[in-house]
Amino acid sequence: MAAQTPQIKLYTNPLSPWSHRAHIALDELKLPYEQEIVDISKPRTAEYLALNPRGLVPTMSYNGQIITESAIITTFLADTFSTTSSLLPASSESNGPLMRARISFFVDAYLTKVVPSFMKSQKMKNGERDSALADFVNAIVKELEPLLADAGPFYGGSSQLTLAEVLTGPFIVRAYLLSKHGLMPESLLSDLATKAPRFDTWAKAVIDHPSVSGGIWNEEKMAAFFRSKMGA
Ligand SMILES: N[C@@H](CCC(=O)N[C@@H](CS)C(=O)NCC(=O)O)C(=O)O
Repeated sequence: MAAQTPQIKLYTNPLSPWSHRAHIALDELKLPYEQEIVDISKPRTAEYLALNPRGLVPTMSYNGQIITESAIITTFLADTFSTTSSLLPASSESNGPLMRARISFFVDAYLTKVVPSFMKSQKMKNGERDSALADFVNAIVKELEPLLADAGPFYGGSSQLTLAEVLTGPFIVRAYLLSKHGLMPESLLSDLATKAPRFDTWAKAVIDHPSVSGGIWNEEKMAAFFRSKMGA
């Protein structure tokens, strides 16, 4: 049975997409939590390294138990509250193992086939950037568009966020932000709408969702961060 009103503290940073995953899950589950911002521009303190020897954010303290790694934190939360949320079916549900496998594949496809070309595009200029962006769009068309055939609007026909959106949402919202703020060509968004219409509709539903675009997400600060990172 899900624990009642757990004591949760999230060590986080507002610029981190990995931390954003944990915020989306906590907000979606409507769990109250305390947060502590970790300054990742400086070496981590000994106190923080004692909690998370890797020194990365996020780290979650859940009733005093330390859990690290964003996918592990969010899956733990989804499993703990599986009876009261739609994030992830329990393995014991009749379609649970299959749906969990499908969601894992979707997230794997996004992270391993799509994200690399987008990261590359942020470091490139002109023709090289256009080529990386073309790879990004092509990977979405090939890998993700077919997996969203029954999105409604979220993964697998769900009307509510699933773990698929929790784990990819931070990257989706950042990808669209760059075009919106002139850091990537506007044609990127029209290309996605034309070549990957299911993905585009799904992505816009993800971006509009309050658990994704509320809370720790600050569009203007994020745009300023990317502007400085990309030297724009
Ligand atoms: N695999 C980790 C990645 C976490 C990660 O790379 N976090 C970055 C912030 S986006 C970080 O803490 N960087 C600090 C550093 O590398 O010193 C997760 O999913 O939690």
